[in-house]
Amino acid sequence: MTTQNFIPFDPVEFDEAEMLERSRSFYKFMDRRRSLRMFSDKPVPKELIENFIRTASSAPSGAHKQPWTFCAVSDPAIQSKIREAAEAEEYESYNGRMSDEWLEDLKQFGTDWHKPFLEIAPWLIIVFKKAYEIDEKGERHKCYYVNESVGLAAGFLLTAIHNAGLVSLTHTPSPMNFLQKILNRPENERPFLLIPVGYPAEDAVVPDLQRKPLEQVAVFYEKEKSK
Ligand code: IYR
Repeated sequence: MTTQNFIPFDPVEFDEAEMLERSRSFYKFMDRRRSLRMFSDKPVPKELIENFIRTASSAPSGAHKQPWTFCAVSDPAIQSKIREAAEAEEYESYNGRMSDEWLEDLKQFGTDWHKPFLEIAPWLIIVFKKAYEIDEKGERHKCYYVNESVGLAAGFLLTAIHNAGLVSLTHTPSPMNFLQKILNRPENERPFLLIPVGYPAEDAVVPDLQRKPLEQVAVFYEKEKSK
């Protein structure tokens, strides 16, 4: 391994008791995150959105290409266009494009083709993935593990939003190429997720979901403990 251009790593360090406490309390905090569909129209300062995007963009990515663009929209005219286009697609999806099994699986969420939150939420963050990069000379460069990279960045984004005490929804109107057109994005950028961000509505409710216990999601292959 060659390390010519490396710099010293600046580790975050805690003693073991502190690690345990932090891991417990962070789990408890993250376990309170819920996807919300009922937003307040209360404004959210732009600086918060900027910090969320900075955090998202600190995610690891294939060959550090950071193959993402985050479009943050608070312009009501653009939000209306997005709502109109999303509802047109969702109407088709709920009325024929989605399978019966899919519609059955969604019943507990009470969703339908109406998407008022796209106009009510003070911000929409549209995450685009870059299939490839185009440099200043117009030349194409490859990106790697794009879905994995952008998925990780989106996870960082949701965590940053929750950390600030705001709520979000991972919304995927399908198909969502209309976002590329409305937001005037270049050909190499493909919509990945549409994330409304804001305060919850005062009377907001969420479905009563249960999360799988550790035993159902983790398998350990441990070294035997010596006696
Ligand atoms: N995109 C639709 C349907 C939908 C699909 C899944 I998978 C969900 O978890 C929730 C909704 C909609 O947003 O209503």
